[in-house]
Amino acid sequence: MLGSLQNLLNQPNTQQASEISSFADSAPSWEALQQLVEEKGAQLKWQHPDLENGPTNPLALRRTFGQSGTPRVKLYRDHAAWCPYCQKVWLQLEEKQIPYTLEKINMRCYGDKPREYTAKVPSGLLPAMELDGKLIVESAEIMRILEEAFPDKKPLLPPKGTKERQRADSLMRLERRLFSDWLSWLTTSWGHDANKREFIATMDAVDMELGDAGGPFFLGPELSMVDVVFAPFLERIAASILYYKGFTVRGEGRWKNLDRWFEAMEARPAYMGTRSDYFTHVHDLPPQLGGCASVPEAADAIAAIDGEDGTSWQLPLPPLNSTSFPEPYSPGENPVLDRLRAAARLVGNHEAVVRFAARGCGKPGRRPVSAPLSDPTATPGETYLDAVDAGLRYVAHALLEGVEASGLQVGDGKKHPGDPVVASAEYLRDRVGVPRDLPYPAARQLRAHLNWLINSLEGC
Ligand SMILES: N[C@@H](CCC(=O)N[C@@H](CS)C(=O)NCC(=O)O)C(=O)O
Repeated sequence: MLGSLQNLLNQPNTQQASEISSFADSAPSWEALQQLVEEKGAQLKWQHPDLENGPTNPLALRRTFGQSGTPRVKLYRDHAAWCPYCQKVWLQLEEKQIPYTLEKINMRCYGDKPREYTAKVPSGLLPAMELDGKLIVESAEIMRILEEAFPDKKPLLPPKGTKERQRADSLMRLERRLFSDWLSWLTTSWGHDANKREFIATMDAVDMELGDAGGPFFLGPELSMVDVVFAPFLERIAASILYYKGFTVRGEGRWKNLDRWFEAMEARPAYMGTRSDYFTHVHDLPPQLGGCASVPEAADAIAAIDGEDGTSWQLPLPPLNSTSFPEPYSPGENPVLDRLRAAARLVGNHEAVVRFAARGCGKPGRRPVSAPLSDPTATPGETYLDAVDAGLRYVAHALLEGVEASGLQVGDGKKHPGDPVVASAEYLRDRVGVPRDLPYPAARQLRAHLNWLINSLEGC
């Protein structure tokens, strides 16, 4: 196996990227890289994910959790995994292990919806669910019905009429208050001080509630519907309030019970499969909300989250842990495995990824959507596809074997302004979405390795 791989790696690839960029193409072929992924996977005891029965994975379209029979539930959720209401229902299904099939639908801010969907749901809103063929909309209603329809699954709500249930209901109202205070501060530039005070007071109340039941979850030691309902918003709050207001919600011990709650959530595979990262959230929120208002104090956080601080998306990457800046991440990282995961995704989907990245040196197209990082009508720079392909094979090889071993030789050491490979790598780097494309630690590796290619080609 190793012998045949070595042969493949040694075969020079004939196409030349040097005419349009500053490097010659001696990167391994995709076939050789695929073999390398398998070799590394075997060494690290890593396997391609089992989408139907394995841990929560955004790529899955059918989940049976090892149970027989036809799933009674069909979930419609958004394609990019940006919608917080979809995340709640998704997380509930995963936590309860209710078998379901899935259809991904675009949100208006990044694409069109299929006519079959708007015929079913004229408002076009997501999420929606079919239970035994009957359509249900509104996330709270969907979640209530799921609790009732699957009494044999782990209940996420205390029984009706109990004190615990009253507390759960009151905490759900607190979640809506937090949502409203968060949006008031996030989306308006006026009333900054008053909005901030209101937000902090409500966060104090949330933190106190998390302490009252002894934690780590809202109702005590077990996860409940309250955690599922809070999770999408607390995740978005931590990201957006840092990025737009320069205010740290998580990781500095300001709200200790909340820090503990984040860590307890991040110990759950179901949550981790749905969890996004700060970069994705801060760019997916404005098109959904119609804009977010930033303040000058946020400049450092903006640079760090956007990977423009010279550190957060550059090799060697700073360690990832529960106090990392800008983004705490309590499960930590496994850099070798994270790089393998990123490489496996790039290699496994390389034809589509090359064409997608080459939009960076292609034509932007008309703009029917509002999300800045989405341009569904863009077309790739066809002339440069081979060079972009070569650049991304170097990235995959560097992810698998390290940048030193990748053998990238930059020809003339000069800057090539407007280099189409650089433009394509930047385009792809800024559009790696979490969790849609990769989990956060692997996405960070891919972004940093794309930056390594960019820096190398730019001669810096
Ligand atoms: N109250 C609804 C709100 C759902 C909602 O606002 N969904 C947004 C996405 S977060 C939506 O589908 N918007 C239409 C679109 O963006 O296409 C629920 O809880 O399900």
